[in-house]
Amino acid sequence: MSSYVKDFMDEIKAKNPAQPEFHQAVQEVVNSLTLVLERHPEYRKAKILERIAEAERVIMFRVSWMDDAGEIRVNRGYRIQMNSAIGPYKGGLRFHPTVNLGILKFLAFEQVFKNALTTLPMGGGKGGCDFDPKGKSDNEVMRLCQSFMSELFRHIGPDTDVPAGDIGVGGREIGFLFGQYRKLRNEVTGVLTGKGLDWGGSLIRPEATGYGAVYFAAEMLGTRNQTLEGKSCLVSGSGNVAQYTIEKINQLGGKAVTLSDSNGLIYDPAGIDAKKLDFVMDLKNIRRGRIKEYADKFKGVTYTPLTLNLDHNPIWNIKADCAFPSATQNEITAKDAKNLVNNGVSVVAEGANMPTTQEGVDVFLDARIMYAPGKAANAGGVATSGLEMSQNSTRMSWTREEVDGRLHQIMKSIHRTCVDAAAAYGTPGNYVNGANIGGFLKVARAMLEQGLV
Ligand code: NDP
Ligand code: 2IT
Repeated sequence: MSSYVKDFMDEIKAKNPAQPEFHQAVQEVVNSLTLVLERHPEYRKAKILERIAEAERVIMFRVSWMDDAGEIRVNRGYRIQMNSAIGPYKGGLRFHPTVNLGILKFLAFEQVFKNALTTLPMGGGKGGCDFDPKGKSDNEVMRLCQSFMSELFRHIGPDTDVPAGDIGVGGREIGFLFGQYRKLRNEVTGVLTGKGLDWGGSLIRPEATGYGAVYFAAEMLGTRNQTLEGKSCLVSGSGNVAQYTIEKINQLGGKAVTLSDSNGLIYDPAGIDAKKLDFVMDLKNIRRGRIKEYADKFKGVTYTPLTLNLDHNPIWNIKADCAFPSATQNEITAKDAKNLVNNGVSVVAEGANMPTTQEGVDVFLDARIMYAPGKAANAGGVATSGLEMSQNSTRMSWTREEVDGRLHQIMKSIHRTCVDAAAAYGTPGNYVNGANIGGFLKVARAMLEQGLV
């Protein structure tokens, strides 16, 4: 089996050169799946792994637009339609200057397994643009979104591919994208999720990723008869996922003490309470400012700029009980993971996608802490997107309580799937194996049953 995995990975690297994040995401899944492939030779024979790692379709396109000074700008847009065996492609759009094909392929690959875990019928996809929203006016963002959708509209649809938000794409961008789609198609459908409440959006979708990550952490703690009550929590990032992670930590009696952005981090030992969180939401979502302002505003808070010459990220070297990485990929290295474990962190629930390097993951697994990978812990966002799709299809809208209740049940179900799959394949308590195997089995069965297409 080890030579099969090595040959498989050699081929992935040869066929997808210069895409280290994609190699990393595939390697992690394959490590878990050796257990499954030994028991199910039919999946090997049908080359399910080889097929699942090859996108069904990749779309790359020019996005040209005019800035406020009248200059023409040219960006590159992408949509990776990874796998539709169990439902329409589903996954977010990322607008960030680092966006490239390899990063979006890693995200689309992860999305396939994540979406399978949600229990809802959604395939996996991801897209985005190497556009930097920082410092751009609303009009510039609108023109970029319109240009992006002027190409994307012909490739998506409510039963084909349903994009949503991710880094740099929130309610404002989904609005501009939806407006352009509606104009071009002359159709009002649930083609995007994360929509405004007055035009087809779902209650709880903005909150869902953060709430879901905390529900998942609470489930893990429950396996050791513990709760979040009184637990101190490190949260990185300060965007959509970080904000609602903190809201739910507060509701469940925990205390969040950090936030960050790409320039630096704040540490507030007194805790980021509801009032301070209101300030953060206004700062990040309306004024689009930097997290440093938090330290200027509140007493007893330290601000640490992130400098590139440090060999670790100081946010993960603060004493705490739980960690919720919620910024971006590879923000926890092996050194950071060791710092977390040595400082007594016993729960890590990933709100971000692949925030921990493979070496960091190994540190968590060796230490046997409660470690939930992103494809399980952050699945609440896409799950609630699935609930938005259901509401759009029936032209109904559910109450806050109904959507939140379903989200909570889905997170419990994902947790149960992970625990059961990890145990069934001989690695109890290993949520990495649990999530990869649980997600894979559903997609693999569907692909086998549907033949070689
Ligand atoms: P936002 O754009 O709302 O916020 C992103 C936050 O992360 C910002 O604070 C940003 O800081 C910081 N950040 C982004 N890139 C970097 C970087 N390279 N280094 C340091 N900090 C960085 O995005 P979301 O909150 O939606 O997404 C956060 C993570 O959660 C991502 O990994 C995303 O894929 C994942 N996720 C999101 C879901 C969703 O529903 N939105 C669902 C599931 C996962 P700055 O302002 O300086 O850029
Ligand atoms: O990574 C993710 O799961 C998301 N960005 C959310 C995708 C979605 O379709 O809601």
